[in-house]
Amino acid sequence: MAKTTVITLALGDITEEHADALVNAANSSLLGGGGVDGAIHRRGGPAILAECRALRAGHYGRGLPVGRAVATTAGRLDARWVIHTVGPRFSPEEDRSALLASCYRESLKVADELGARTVAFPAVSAGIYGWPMEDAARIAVETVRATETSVEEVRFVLFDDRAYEAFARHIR
Ligand code: AR6
Repeated sequence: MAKTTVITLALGDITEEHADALVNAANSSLLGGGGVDGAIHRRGGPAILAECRALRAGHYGRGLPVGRAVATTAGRLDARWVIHTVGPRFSPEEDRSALLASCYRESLKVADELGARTVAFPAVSAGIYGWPMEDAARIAVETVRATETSVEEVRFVLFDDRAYEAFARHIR
């Protein structure tokens, strides 16, 4: 992480945040879903889905692989871009932490390519994909701290107090 990168926390709905880029906890289809993904498409409007469909028609014909990230317009959201990343589903049998870490690293790489200076992340994989919040928070914070990036602010936007407290414990 660049010396100038600060990590901040916010409690609430990521679609109400202002940042250069908002990160979406998407799935490989890039065509929408529930949770953060549903909220981003609902509030951002059809321009986001239109770009996602174009990505599927082009370079990402088979979908976006788990652990990777790609940007689209942010539509009507208060941001310039949405960076879609696909978290792994939690598995008790298989350690998929490296893929979850990759989501944060790859999203910051895309942010750097775009020139984004402020990036807001949700707790990727910690909802519908079932990742235990405490571990999801640890991986998120450790990975952002270990990543070399020109992003100046990484903001974790947490949906409830439990998630907020988990991230706060790892930032201290
Ligand atoms: N703002 C901030 N955080 C939110 C919001 C919101 N509007 N909504 C939910 N969260 P999830 P995943 C929290 O399920 O686990 C979708 O169907 C939520 O409480 O959005 O990576 C996709 O299409 C949890 O802590 O993402 C995929 O199929 C965290 O955000 C799948 O869900 C992530 O929850 C991805 O599942």
